[in-house]
Amino acid sequence: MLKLYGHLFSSYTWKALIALYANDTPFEFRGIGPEGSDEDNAFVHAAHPAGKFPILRDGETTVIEATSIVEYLAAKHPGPAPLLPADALTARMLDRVFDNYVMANLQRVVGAYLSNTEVGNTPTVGEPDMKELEAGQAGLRRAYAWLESWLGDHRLPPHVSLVTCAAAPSLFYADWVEPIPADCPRLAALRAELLALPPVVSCVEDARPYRGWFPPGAPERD
Ligand SMILES: N[C@@H](CCC(=O)N[C@@H](CS)C(=O)NCC(=O)O)C(=O)O
Repeated sequence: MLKLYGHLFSSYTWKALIALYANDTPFEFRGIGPEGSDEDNAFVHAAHPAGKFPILRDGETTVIEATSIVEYLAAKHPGPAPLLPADALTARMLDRVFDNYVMANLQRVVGAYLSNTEVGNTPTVGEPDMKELEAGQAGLRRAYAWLESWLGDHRLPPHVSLVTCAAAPSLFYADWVEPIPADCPRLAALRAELLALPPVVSCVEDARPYRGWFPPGAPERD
């Protein structure tokens, strides 16, 4: 049985969950963090160079990094959703765009709210670091504009793929900290389409009980 280590509120964990749900791949979810066992937390800490999750365990094989997990599932546990579409190069390029410019700027904004928290303490949210907050939001606006333009000239694969796995969680949370503006209608429509996909709906619902944890505060929608 595959084991996925992660947290249901974690955007990168969603990346792996969407791939697993899309192909109905059986797996055991091992929740980490305050609710997880010491053993599972220690495993994640040791298995990843920065102690980050998700992590997939398949027998004796350990796969770290969400993109690699999706690629591993596509190769070793294929199902009806071809996670790597025919145009795999484009899928990998977009995966990098969503991780490096949407997810990273989203994490920068979230980090701005935690920057005054002492390491090891339960995160308490104080005044955000405004320079970091504004830099993250500006990065998101620039990424949104690039994606809006790209979507004007290209089509995405019509099934759940690596692109979906990267785009859905990053756009879901990024829109909470920097709403997709009115001059990016294609990107706003993409976010809405992604949020209607059954594997993404499952992630949104699994994460709902944790919304109070979102440092900038979760909006009353979605
Ligand atoms: N590059 C990693 C990033 C994973 C990541 O940032 N995970 C976050 C949760 S969404 C995490 O582990 N945060 C806890 C920590 O940094 O200690 C990947 O693609 O899997």
